[in-house]
Amino acid sequence: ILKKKKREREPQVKKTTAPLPKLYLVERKMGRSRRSFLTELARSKGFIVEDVLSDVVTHVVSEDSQASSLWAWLKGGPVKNLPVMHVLDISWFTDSMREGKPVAVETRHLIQDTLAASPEATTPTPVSTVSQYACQRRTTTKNNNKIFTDAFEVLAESHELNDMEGPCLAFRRAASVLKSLPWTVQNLRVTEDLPCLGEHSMCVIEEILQHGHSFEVEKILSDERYQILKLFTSVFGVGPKTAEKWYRRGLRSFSDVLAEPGIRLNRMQQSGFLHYGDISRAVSKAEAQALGNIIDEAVRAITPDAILTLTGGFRRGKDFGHDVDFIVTTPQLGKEERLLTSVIDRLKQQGILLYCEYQASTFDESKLPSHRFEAMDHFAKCFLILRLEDSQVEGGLQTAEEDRRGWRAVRVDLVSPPVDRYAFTLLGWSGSRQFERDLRRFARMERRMLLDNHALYDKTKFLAATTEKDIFAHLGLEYIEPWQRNA
Ligand code: DCT
Ligand code: MG
Repeated sequence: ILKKKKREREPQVKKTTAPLPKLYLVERKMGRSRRSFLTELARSKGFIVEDVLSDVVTHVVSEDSQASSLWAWLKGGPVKNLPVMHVLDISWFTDSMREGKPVAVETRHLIQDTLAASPEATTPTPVSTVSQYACQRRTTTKNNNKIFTDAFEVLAESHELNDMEGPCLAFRRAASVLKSLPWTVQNLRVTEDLPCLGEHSMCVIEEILQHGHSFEVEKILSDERYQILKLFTSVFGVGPKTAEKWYRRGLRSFSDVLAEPGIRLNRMQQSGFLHYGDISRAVSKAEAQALGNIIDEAVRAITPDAILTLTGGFRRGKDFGHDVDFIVTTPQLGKEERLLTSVIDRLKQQGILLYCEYQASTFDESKLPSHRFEAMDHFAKCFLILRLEDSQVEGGLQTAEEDRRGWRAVRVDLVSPPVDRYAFTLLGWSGSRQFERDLRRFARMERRMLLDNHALYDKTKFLAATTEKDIFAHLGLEYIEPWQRNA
C-alpha cells in the first residue's frame, strides 16, 4: 500500500515549451527485460522513448561502461546525427526518473568517445575497469595476490570475532578485489584506482610491500584470544557467540570445554567434537565425486528422474572444500517435498549416516525476498556427516599416514527447492559468499530489485528463471561462469 501511494505522489514530467528529449535505450549490456522495464517506466512518467535508433533520437542511454565498444557499435549503425546526440550513462536516466523530468546533462553523465579522444584511451588499463561489485568481476581460483588477501582474511576474521561487521566486510571486499586481478600488486600506486580499498587496507598493502608481512596481522595471529576463538569456531556447530562464551568462562582448549561441568553441548557440537579430526581436514575433489555417486544412487532409488547437482566450492572448480554441497529436486513440482527425508532414511539404512540435522521447508512463495542479507533460505535442507569408505574413492581417501580405519567422516549439505526455483538456488549455493553478497547488493543498489536464493523481484513482480543465465540477464549483468565466481 505504501509503495502505491509513493508512486502516485511521484511528479510527472512538467509541461514546458522546450521540446522533449527523445530517448533511446541501448539493449547491449542492459538486456531485453530490463530495457523494456525501463522503457515502460520512462513512458509512464511522460518521457518519449524511441524503439529504434534513428536520427530523431536526442539522448542515447546505455549501461555499457566500456565506452570504446559502445562507440564502435554506435558508429557502425546507420545514424548520421551522432555528433549532436547526447550519449549518456544510466545515471542520467535514473536521475531524470527520480526528478520526473529530464535533468540537465552534466559531464559525469557522458559516455565519452574514447576512440576519438586519444589513441591511448582506446585500451583502458585493467585497473580502471575493475568493478566494485564481485558479480561484475571474473575471479578464478588462481589468486595472484595471496600474500595480501591472506592478511585481509585474518583482519576480516578478527573483526568478525569481535562482532564488528563493518570493518569485517570492508576487508572481505578488499580481499575480493585483489583476488580478481590477473596480476600481482607490486606497488602502492596501482592500488589507488582500485575500488573497495580503504586507507586501512592500503596501509596493510604498504607494510607487506615493504617488509614482506604486516605487523598488525602478525600481532593478531599471535593473540591468544584470536587463536582460541579460531580453535573453538573450527568445531562444527560452534559459532562466534558460543566461542566467546566459552572463552569468557576461562576455557582455553577442547579438553577444558569437554571437562567443564556446566557446559551442555548440543547434538551438532557433540558430533563436531566426535568427528573433529576428520571434518576439520579438507575434502578432496575425488572424495566429493565419490559422495556424488553415493547421493546419486540414493536419490535415483527413490525418484529415477531426480535432478542432482554438485554446487558450492566444488562447482566453482576448487580442488578442496570444507564440505560438499548438493541440490536435489524433481522435474514434477511438489514431488521434491518428500525427497530429502527419503534420501536420509536410505543413507541411515546403509549405515553411513553419522549425523543428520533436517530442516523442513518453510518456503512461502507469496513472500517477497527479504531486504536483509539472509544467510539461509527456506527450502528443505539437511546438514549431514557421512561415512565415506576408502574403497569408494578413486585414488583413495585423504587420510593421515597412521590412520588405518579405511574410512573418514565428511560434511555434506543437501538442499531441495521446488524445480521452478532451481536456478535461484543453484546461483545462491554456488557462491562464493562474497559473490552472493555482491549479487544481492548489485540487484538492490543498481537495479532496485530484490534477489535471494528463492527469487528475483522487480518491485513486486517475480521474474521467472530456468537457468542462471536468465537471472544474470534479468539483472542486466554479463554472465559469469561458476569457475569465475571465486570472489
Ligand atoms: N552461502 C552464502 N552465504 C552464507 C553461507 C553460504 O551465500 N552465509 C552460499 C555460498 C556458498 C554455498 O552457500 C555453500 O556454502 P559453503 O559450503 O560454506 O561454501 P563453499 O564456497 O562451498 O566453501 P567450501 O569449499 O569451504 O565448502
Ligand atoms: Mg561447500
